[in-house]
Amino acid sequence: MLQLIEQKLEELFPPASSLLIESARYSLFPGGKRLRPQLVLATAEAFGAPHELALAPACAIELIHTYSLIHDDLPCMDNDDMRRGKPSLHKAYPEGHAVLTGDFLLTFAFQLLAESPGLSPLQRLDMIHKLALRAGAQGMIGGQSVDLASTGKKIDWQTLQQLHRNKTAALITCALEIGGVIAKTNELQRLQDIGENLGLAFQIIDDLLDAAQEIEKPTAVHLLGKDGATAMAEKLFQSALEQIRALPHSKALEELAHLLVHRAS
Ligand code: GRG
Repeated sequence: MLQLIEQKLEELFPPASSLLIESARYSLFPGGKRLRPQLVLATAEAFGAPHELALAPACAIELIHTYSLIHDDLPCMDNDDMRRGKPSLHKAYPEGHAVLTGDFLLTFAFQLLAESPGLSPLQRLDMIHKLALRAGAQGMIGGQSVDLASTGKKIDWQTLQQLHRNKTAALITCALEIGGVIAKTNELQRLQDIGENLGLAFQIIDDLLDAAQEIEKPTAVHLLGKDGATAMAEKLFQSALEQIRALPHSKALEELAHLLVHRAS
């Protein structure tokens, strides 16, 4: 699966074609774990749909994810100097160009969905709609805005979970939903439940792995303690696993869920 995703991304972003493609390549290669695009492929596979149909939509999700990392690293947001083992995009290119590269990836993601080979106009429209909802004000951007606003403030566990549901779990859920649209399944509710549980577990693990936690930012570790957070992630993972096992061809998705929660970085 990973190799297919890398190949498709290479094909979509050929070297030395423009300054924007060059900077997009800087952020996309070498990539991170590619969890979200793998989730799209594994979900399509869970219902017997071929990987080829899922490749362009899988890349669209990775582009949204990468744009969110580029913008999140900017001085006006998290102000992170490093990303994926090298200087953040705004450290390697002028800041304005980093903003535009994020904008480009965001826009290109929707183009990819609109043009996805082998899928019907209705499936394309459905994927576009789902991604717009999950990446927008009711999803990832909404979560990021609550996150920004709650820096330095005390929030309770319920509020933090709602924030994580939007900031992190929404895009992960969308990866499963889009896999479901490709496979034309009517099990969307089950996929949403799996996505939410996995997404929440993923964020808790991220909080646990993040050694240099910003003290003013609320996290699962601050609110539940290390052991409490670990137990909560495991509980969410088990709930997801139970639902995944109810799918027709669950193996790839099971393995991915395991990787997502029991990861070292
Ligand atoms: C700025 C529009 C905008 C949104 C920001 C996703 C996000 C919302 C910000 C990224 C920062 C962050 C820590 C988000 C939580 C989700 C998360 C842990 C992202 C990192 O995902 P990985 O570990 O990254 O899958 P790789 O590099 O492996 O792809």
